[in-house]
Amino acid sequence: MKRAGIVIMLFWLAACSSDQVQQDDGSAASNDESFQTLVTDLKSPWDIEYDQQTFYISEREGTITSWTEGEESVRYPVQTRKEIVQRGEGGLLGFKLLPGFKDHQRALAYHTYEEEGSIMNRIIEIERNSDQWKETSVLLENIPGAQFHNGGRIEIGPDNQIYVTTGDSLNESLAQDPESLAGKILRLSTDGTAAEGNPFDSSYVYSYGHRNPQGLTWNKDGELYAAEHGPDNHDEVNLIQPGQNYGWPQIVGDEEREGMVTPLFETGRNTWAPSGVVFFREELIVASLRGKAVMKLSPSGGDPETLTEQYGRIRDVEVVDDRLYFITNNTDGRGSPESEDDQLVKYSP
Ligand SMILES: [Ca+2]
Ligand SMILES: [Ca+2]
Repeated sequence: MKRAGIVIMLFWLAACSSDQVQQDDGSAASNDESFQTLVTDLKSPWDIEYDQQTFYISEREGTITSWTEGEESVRYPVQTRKEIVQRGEGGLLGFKLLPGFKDHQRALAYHTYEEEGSIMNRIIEIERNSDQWKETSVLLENIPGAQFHNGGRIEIGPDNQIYVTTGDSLNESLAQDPESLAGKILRLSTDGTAAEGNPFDSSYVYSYGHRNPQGLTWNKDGELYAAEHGPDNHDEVNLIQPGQNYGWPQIVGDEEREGMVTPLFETGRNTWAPSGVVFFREELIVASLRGKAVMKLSPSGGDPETLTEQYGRIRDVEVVDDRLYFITNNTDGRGSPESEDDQLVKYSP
């Protein structure tokens, strides 16, 4: 029995190594054929969207690059009434096509701006024209901003309301201040008012006590998950419930305190610096900036796995037709760009 096991093991090892030889054609990054680069030369990309065979990718300096299979990619500027300020982690960040985009060409965007010496963030509606995107209305302004910790992800929930992550704007105590829009997950209706049924009366605040969340997604049961950057390490994945306090800055990592929610998962002494998240085949996929990887986490527990760490910093992940897509983030001055960076990559397991 034991001997048979060893024979099978040796046979298996031999099979693996011959596979390896066949695949080893000298191209280091592409020796796994399940990964395919679709678009190159993106500039500090932040958010992936998709509609009608076309990908749309927001770029921090204030452009949106679109790409349709078989065509060249096209980069259009976004014209805003207040100038997009790309400084530190700011700029044009979250971007979300509105339902029915093919009929009206409208989307939502989150961007950093400066007013009277203060850095802030605003949520606007933009419309795609023949050679540019143009602001059509503003949903919410004066979201506290800073060089770092601007949050910035926009998603539309299964309830058709708009969900937005905001950072603590380097002012920790604001995350616990119910009157401040900083360090929160906000919930808005499409006309820019606080969504009906929010946990605090006529407030945008959906949950609070967040440090710098940049990832939002729902599982197939409609439960909301968010990822956020911890201090140095202790990055978090949380299950978001309305009105709950996620603890920052009073608790960190797996610490517990009455009235505060401890994360579903935290990275301990490791750093991921998580940005976009999405569910793919029932696992939570996390774009990891400082971890320089696409990570995979099972919501039912167990250790996280690395899907790939061949591409450097990863900013966002998206699923289209049972394929996973991700964008790298090596060109914003914090990474080590390769000649093709930044890239949109497709993963077909
Ligand atoms: Ca997206
Ligand atoms: Ca927390």
